[in-house]
Amino acid sequence: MSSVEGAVRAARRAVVFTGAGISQESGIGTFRGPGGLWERFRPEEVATPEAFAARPELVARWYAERFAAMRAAVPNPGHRAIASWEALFPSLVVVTQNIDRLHQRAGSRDVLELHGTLWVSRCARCRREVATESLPPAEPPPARCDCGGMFRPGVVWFGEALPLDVFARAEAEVAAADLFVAVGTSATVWPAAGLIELAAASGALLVEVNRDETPMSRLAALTRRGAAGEELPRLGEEWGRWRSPS
Ligand code: BV8
Ligand code: ZN
Repeated sequence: MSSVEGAVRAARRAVVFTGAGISQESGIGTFRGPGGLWERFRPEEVATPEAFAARPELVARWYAERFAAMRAAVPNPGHRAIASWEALFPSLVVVTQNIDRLHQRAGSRDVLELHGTLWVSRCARCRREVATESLPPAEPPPARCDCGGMFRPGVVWFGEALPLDVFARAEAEVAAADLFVAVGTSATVWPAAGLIELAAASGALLVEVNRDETPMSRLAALTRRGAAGEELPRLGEEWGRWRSPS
């Protein structure tokens, strides 16, 4: 039996860490790479509080475009495979950098959103939160709150702190994990990317599923170089066989 098989058979606490790559096959653009969202804009141009303060209409239009893609998207076999893994391990937590809520729509029940979600909007003045789909279309955008403030996406922008309670729980889950699967992330955005090193330092078996090499590939005990929508169901079948009481 390989060390990977042994570790998967024995695993009790699994963490799946995901980035934009897992939603790519659902038609949602990734950030880097060919056709990536950042090709048209640089992060500092649109995903920062300064950009919103300086050009609220440009930022609002960019997020409205992304929200339309997220509403039209459906979970792909990669999201669904991860949801099905809850039956395989006593504890399975999804830690995502994504803001599209496709993990929840695929049935995952314990999802930590490190970078917030575009399905929630927040008034930049009084901080009132509303469901983004409930906002009336505004021309020019962004929509305004009753207090007169502008509604902004409920996401974490560059230069903003991650939600402390969510990140603290993510760190605790990763530190306690014996299996850590990084899917579709370029491992370049911090502090989220630091969770991969924490997993390695905590002795978890580290698996990477990604089309490309990343700065964290060197830490992986098992690498599946390919599309998440194809590789994750395959892993699930293999791990299901290893863990079924036969
Ligand atoms: C913070 C939400 C401090 C918004 C995102 C200067 C000033 C301030 C901070 C910094 C600075 N310089 C650096 C920093 C730190 C900065 C950072 O990390 N910058 C990077 C660019 C170097 N981090 C921050 O600013 C963070 N905050 O540090 O605050 C602070 C502390 C206390 C108090 C006050 C302040 C906040 C970072 C969060 C930014 N928000 N998202 C939005 O979505 O619009 S980040 C954004 O990038 C997304 O969340 C995205 O998920 C994330 C990471 O990208 P990935 O998910 O990895 O996606 P990517 O496209 O990069 O990669 C996709 C991968 O999948 C690729 O490898 C590809 O090959 C693969 N792939 C593609 N298709 C598939 C596939 N794999 C498998 N199957 C496929 N089909
Ligand atoms: Zn308000």
